[in-house]
Amino acid sequence: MKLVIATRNAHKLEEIQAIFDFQGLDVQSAFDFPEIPDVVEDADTFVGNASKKAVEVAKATGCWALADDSGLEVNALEGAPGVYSARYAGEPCSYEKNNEKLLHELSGVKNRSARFRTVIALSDPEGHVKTVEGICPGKIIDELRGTHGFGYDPLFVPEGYEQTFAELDASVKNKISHRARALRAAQDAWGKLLSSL
Ligand code: ITT
Repeated sequence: MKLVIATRNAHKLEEIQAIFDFQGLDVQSAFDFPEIPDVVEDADTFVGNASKKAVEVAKATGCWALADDSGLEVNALEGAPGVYSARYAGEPCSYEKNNEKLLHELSGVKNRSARFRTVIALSDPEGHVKTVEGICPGKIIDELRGTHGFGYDPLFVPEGYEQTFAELDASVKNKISHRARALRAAQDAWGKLLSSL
């Protein structure tokens, strides 16, 4: 039985594959199914969007599907950009414009505390879905630093570190990130089930 990772974000896919133990599974991604239309992420929660991505891809492919919906929540902005993290500065999505907007919104703001949140959803081919979540607390700095990772990584310093996610080695991010925590919860909850498919 195939498991499809329901994302067309190449950075995210790389991180998921580095973190999750897919041993014994025939794993593909949404890149292997170009005929499937992009899922419209119109839910107002991470759980809603992650579930929608997993269920639509599972039903369209007839396979099990695992989806990730993630975003950055900034306390001084009442949780924004949140579920709108990908298109914070409008469409087409641009990491550069999103980071520029975030810096602008936070200029002069003292409280820089924030967190990344990831919800991982798993759907069977009929669309029965479950979710787990991971959070990584940290703060937003006032300039871009580093070149690794993607999205808001150059502005985010995780709690307990001095460097941004974009300065830290990928192996460090993949140990402590929101995505790592959610995928570890997924492995604990569904590892046995997946290895029996
Ligand atoms: P898929 O829906 O195809 O998986 P996406 O990029 O649209 O890809 P999301 O809907 O989950 O993914 O949007 C998440 C956005 O949040 C993403 O575009 C980044 O701007 C940001 N983001 C998510 N995870 C991140 C991370 O680990 N580091 C930095 N930014 C991240």
